Amino acid sequence: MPAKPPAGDPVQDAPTVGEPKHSAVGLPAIGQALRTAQRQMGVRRTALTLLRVNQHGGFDCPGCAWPEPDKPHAAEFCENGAKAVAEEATVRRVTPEFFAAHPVAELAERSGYWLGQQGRLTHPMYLAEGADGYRPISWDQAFDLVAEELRALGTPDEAVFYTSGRTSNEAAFLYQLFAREFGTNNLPDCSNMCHESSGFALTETLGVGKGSVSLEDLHRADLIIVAGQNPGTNHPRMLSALEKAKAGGARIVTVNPLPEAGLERFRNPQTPRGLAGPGTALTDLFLQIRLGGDQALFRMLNKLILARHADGDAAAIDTAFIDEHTHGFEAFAKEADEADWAETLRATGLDRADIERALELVLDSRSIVVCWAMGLTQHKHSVPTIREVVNFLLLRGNVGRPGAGVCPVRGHSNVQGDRTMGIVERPTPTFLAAIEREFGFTPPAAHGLDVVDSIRALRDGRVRVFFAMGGNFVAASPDTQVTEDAMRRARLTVHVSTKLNRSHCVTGARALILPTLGRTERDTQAAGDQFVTVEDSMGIVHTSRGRLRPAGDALLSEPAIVCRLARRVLGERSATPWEEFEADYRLIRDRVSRVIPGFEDFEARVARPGGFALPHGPRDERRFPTATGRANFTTAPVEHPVAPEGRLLLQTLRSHDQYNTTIYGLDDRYRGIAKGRRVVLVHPEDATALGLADGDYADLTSEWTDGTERTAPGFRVVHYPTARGCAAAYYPETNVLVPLDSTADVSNTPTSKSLVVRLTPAARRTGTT
Ligand SMILES: Nc1nc2c(c(=O)[nH]1)N[C@H]1C(S)=C(S)[C@@H](COP(=O)(O)OP(=O)(O)OC[C@H]3O[C@@H](n4cnc5c(=O)[nH]c(N)nc54)[C@H](O)[C@@H]3O)O[C@H]1N2
Ligand SMILES: Nc1nc2c(c(=O)[nH]1)N[C@H]1C(S)=C(S)[C@@H](COP(=O)(O)OP(=O)(O)OC[C@H]3O[C@@H](n4cnc5c(=O)[nH]c(N)nc54)[C@H](O)[C@@H]3O)O[C@H]1N2
Ligand SMILES: [Mo]
Repeated sequence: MPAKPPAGDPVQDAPTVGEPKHSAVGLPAIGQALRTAQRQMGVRRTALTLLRVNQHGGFDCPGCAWPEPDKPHAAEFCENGAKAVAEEATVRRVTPEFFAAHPVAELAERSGYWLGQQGRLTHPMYLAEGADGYRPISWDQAFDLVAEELRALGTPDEAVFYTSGRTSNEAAFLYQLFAREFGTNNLPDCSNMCHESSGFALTETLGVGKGSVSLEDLHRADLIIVAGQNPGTNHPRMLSALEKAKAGGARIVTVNPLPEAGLERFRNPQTPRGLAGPGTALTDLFLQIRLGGDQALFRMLNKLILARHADGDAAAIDTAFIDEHTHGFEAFAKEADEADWAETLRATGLDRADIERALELVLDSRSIVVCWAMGLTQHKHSVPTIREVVNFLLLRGNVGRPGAGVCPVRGHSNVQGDRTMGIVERPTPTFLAAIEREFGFTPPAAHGLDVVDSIRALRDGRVRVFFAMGGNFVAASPDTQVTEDAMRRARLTVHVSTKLNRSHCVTGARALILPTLGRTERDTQAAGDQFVTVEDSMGIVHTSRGRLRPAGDALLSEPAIVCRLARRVLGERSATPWEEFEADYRLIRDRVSRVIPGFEDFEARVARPGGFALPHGPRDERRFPTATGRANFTTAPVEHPVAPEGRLLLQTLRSHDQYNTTIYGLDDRYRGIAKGRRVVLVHPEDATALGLADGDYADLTSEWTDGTERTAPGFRVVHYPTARGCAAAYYPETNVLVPLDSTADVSNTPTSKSLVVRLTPAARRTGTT
């Protein structure tokens, strides 16, 4: 069934296409950042706000999770950070009058872009059963309503509590505490769709599901491999680290089906050479890999390294490290030896000479860091792929010494911290025991539901209440039609949100929108102005303090919302001092310091400029808290996705003008696309073979193994230099194509980066976005 694109917007989606760029940032990016910010905030607020991003004592950028340097630059933000800030600090407002003028059926016809552009939510709003629109409701009544629905459930497991990774440590800790005291581990979060595969692979092999490098390590590396990541758009401040590494003599290998401008050349806006000059060429070797070919690539590199060692190059592998710190080497080496050139070239689409060049760079480099993001995590075989990356690093002792290690680059600004605070559907017995010790109730032990399983449970009527701490669940999740139908079966859906989005328009029988403060805003409670804390992609915990006047007088902070809800729902049965937690966040941090290892003396240590680093066994002392007590080499058959004749593999990715489901604008500057998002990038020869000229329109139909098909209509075909057989289109427009059951083995992450699709010529669409 073709999914109807939302209609009725004033914004035309009419893409125009120019040449892709070959460098990123520079002056145009600064201009772009300021223009977007001023459109949303005006000149004065723009200056006031942007100067506080990522400064000691300022607020943490709500954009990505890239760490701040020890001495932040006066303008430690990037174009896309500025856009993220502007989205939040906008002066536009979505008031009760707005809702009175727009029935929910009308809002459901609007695009995500239009919804997000309306501004900040100002009042708690309620959609009663059968009503055609949201009406204002008091906070007390809203909490009563949630309590009533939660108490009416047969078991606490009929509720799920979703989190998006912007939530602060304090709010996250309280939120999981509330869910567990209520009686469920149903705590799905955006990680389930994001770096879950990294978490599983790293926990099994190294014992810690997080990255093992610091910024300093990147600066000191001899070789940095960036696989499946587009930092020019999604982590622009990472380009500064790569530039610094290059200045220190590092080389960079990029592994990607697309030639991403940011990795080709960086024009650092903080240096004269970057602003006006040519900037720095970053990539030394570009491996234009086919979608899902990375496991085969790293397997072959491992085989070649082992072969060099066998040929007498004693330094090719780090025997001392392997003997002293690892487990499973023999089985791994035996399997690696079986890697086959023909299969490797088929899986990767690379030339043998390219892989051999990569090998020389590897053998020439004492310290290696591998960075990755969604290009590695969102495939069926993502967990074995990342395990193979770990094998590659272990082989030469590239874990737990300066300039070397694993660097999964996180998405949301506090997604890593939320996990540390206990937002996880599979809590460890140790964590649960610590909660019990500290709070005196027995938390549930049975594992809860992740994102995909929550959707299944909603679909099957096993979950009746859906509560979201941030995010845009229906738009971010796979299989849009299935997810939306599932959500409509709920009794109650509740969203704690800053901005209007699609999840407010596709609801259960009753729905609530609870408006909350953003990062940029002052958070005043009974004990005075509060700050919160976050953890970045490299395990540094630091403070975030907003200064702007809140977007409305009625807004509550996320911690306050959880505390009030918990009091209402749990009542007398809870001995937790929710009211005190709301008044003074220091009391929350005090509890965190007693429950979560690494947070001892939290309040004092986080007060230091720049915060503090959490302990990390593998990085700090080559201590590997795995099942074997050592770093584990692992084995797995090599897999790669295959598209049958006449079909392509499709990846769904981000444009330069979006933050996940939040659309900032309709351009993707570095890829040369403007004024539209319904585009599909296809290699010219593949497109021609399918009879599609550049500028033609096509419907995209995904084919799933159970015989079902899903269609997203009306994409402009763009002839683009992507890897052969591979296509790309933007998320979330293409989420309709991702089957709910198409998930990664082990991690259950939707396979958003490898869908088998066919392109059918279509009439030019005059639709809207
Ligand atoms: N401005 C901005 N910043 C963001 C976000 C945003 O939407 N906008 N989102 C945030 C979030 S939550 C996240 S998780 C990160 C996402 O950061 P990224 O992972 O960089 O985001 P994607 O756009 O999904 O890009 C995936 C990249 O991997 C490549 N790729 C795809 N498949 C493969 C493959 O099979 N192999 C290899 N080697 N490469 C592949 C794609 O061509 C693309 O370059 O960014 C965070 N930061
Ligand atoms: N096809 C496909 N699907 C994907 C992906 C992909 O690459 N392809 N990527 C996946 C990934 S990596 C991720 S992380 C998920 C993202 O999934 P989510 O995290 O659920 O989605 P976002 O779009 O980041 O959520 C945006 C909404 O968060 C709310 N918000 C913003 N700031 C705050 C705040 O401070 N507090 C609160 N309470 N609310 C706030 C606003 O209302 C905004 O509309 O999507 C996943 N889905
Ligand atoms: Mo993400």
